[in-house]
Amino acid sequence: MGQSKIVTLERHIIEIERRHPGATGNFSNVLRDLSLAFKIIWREVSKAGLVNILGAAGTQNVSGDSVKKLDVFADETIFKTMDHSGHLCVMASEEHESIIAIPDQYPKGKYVLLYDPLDGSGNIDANVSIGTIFSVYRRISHQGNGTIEDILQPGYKQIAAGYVVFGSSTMLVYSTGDGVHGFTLDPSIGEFLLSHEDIKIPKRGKIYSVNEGNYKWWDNGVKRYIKHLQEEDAATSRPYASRYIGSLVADFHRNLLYGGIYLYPGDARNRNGKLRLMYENNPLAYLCEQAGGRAINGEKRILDVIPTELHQRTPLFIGSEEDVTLCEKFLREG
Ligand code: P6P
Repeated sequence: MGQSKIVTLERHIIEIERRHPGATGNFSNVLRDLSLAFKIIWREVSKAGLVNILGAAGTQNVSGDSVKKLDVFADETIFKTMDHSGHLCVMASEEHESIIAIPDQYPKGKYVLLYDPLDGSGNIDANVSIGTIFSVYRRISHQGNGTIEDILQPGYKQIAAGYVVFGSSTMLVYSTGDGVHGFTLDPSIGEFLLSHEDIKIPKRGKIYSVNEGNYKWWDNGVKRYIKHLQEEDAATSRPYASRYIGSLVADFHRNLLYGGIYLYPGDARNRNGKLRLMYENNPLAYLCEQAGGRAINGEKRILDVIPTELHQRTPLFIGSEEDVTLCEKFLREG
């Protein structure tokens, strides 16, 4: 049996680019540059326990999470890899309160990059999977430095989104609107190799992911829905399994491959829940829909939410189409 076809990220990007005759290749360069940043972050994440890079840097990010040094490293790595390419006009990071300008000495391009440099970083010390999430838009402004209006676009305007999950292996999962594709990093050659082509999330799963410690603050609809999943299921005569890693990228990635639903509801403490629209919910909603799933905030499609603030939060119910649709029914009934 001959070796199966080896498709590097580079080859895959070029092959998708060829499907779009008008493609200039600039956008492909954005993805290529991002993959370099991800490899550099992988190098530090994979040896985090060895070089004493762990431990809180003593500061807090705008969302109130304590910032670990790897967060800072990942944030700086993405900025330094992406700031000089001439393809971006502005960036925004979950770790920065305001938008990030492209330095004056570098040309400005037609794309906008948003990123959560290391989501789930509270798990770093416990060696639990963590991830980087990114989102790309076309600029709205015409030239020069990008503006907050270039950043605050609704999720349906995304032209690409993806994440890297640093787990038992390191995988890059992304979409540019032609389906969702997964690449596994081969550290021996430093290449992301196509391992999961055209990922489709099962129409229904048997897993739900939610922090049940928040039960007492949940709305009644959420309580009734989770209780429903815990009871005998007529179709398969067994209840759903509860799986919660506490690292969004890892929880989402498992549900994308196996099927199921991830919930971070709004509750009595915070009507908007915890997760950020621009840095977490929009990119994952884009991927989930590209894979045949759904993502809502309880009232509407995540991708249709019109953003008003850079770090605004929305509730998130995301995953298999039938699971999210049933959840939506319980939420509407209250
Ligand atoms: P909780 C990590 O801080 C994060 O943003 C996501 O990665 C994760 O799913 C969620 O928060 C966990 O939040 O409140 O359940 O600890």
